[in-house]
Amino acid sequence: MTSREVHVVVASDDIFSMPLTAAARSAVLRSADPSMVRVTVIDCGISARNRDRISRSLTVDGARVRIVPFTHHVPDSALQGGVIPSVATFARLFTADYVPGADRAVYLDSDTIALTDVAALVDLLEPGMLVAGVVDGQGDGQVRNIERLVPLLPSTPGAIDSPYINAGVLVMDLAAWRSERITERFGELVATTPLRFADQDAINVVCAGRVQTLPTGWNTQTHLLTSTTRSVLDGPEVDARIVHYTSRPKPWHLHGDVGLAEPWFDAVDHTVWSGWRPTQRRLLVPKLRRGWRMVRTRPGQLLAKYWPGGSRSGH
Ligand SMILES: [Mn+2]
Repeated sequence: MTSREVHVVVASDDIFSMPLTAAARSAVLRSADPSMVRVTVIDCGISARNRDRISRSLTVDGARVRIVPFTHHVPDSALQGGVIPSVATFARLFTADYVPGADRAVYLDSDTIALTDVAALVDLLEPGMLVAGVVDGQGDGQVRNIERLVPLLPSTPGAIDSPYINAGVLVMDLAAWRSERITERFGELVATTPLRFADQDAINVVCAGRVQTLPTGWNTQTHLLTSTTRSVLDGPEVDARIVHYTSRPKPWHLHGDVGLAEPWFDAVDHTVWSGWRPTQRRLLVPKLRRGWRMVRTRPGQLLAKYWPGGSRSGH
């Protein structure tokens, strides 16, 4: 059906190599014309071994993949105030520089799985909008009601009435980002202001007034699903087109919800990780690596949490 390239962008460090591959693979898998899918992996520290696995998994049915090293600088200060202890989360802000040939791209978090063709998602972006996404599950979805962001909003018309979208699934007007120096503005904000929700806050602030909301099915945030809808992702109540595993456990964790995790394992089984299932032993090493990353990136927060008498209320 599609006769033009569909750009899909993912980003992660080494720890999320497999989920990243599953997310991108699902987009290829569900595409009506996989030979038009162009995956860009923004590599925030992926090992040579995993880069090879990613390439082999995504070079299928005519789809193409490029793995490009993340070269933008994200200062330590940007990580300190936030809830996400990884530089990789900021990579999406710089997408325009990593997919130079693309006017539009779909960004997928590493904890998402496409259930339908994302080419349709690209077409939803309306002229004049910088970015489109699904309203975030926190608050009422209005940026003016998120106190920490109000002082940061631009004074442009409509900014205060902008929605607050989740950054896990985004359609980006990269041509506009380039011509309006949006990437530079992301960089400036991140360098000067610690943001609790990192890149997500940055997108909603910088693009305020030109943020488009999409039907919720395009970013089905699992923590918003009720117990009855959890088992019927494809049921009439939830028109899930992309699942976003925002709740824990994630499908790749031990005891991850089996009903929800089915499409995730289906995608994994179409990669070189085919047959992979979580076991205690397999999860130990990533767990230790995440712990070590916490120690490196947010020592203050750890100290406050575990120091005797320290505040446990934190984030
Ligand atoms: Mn996510």
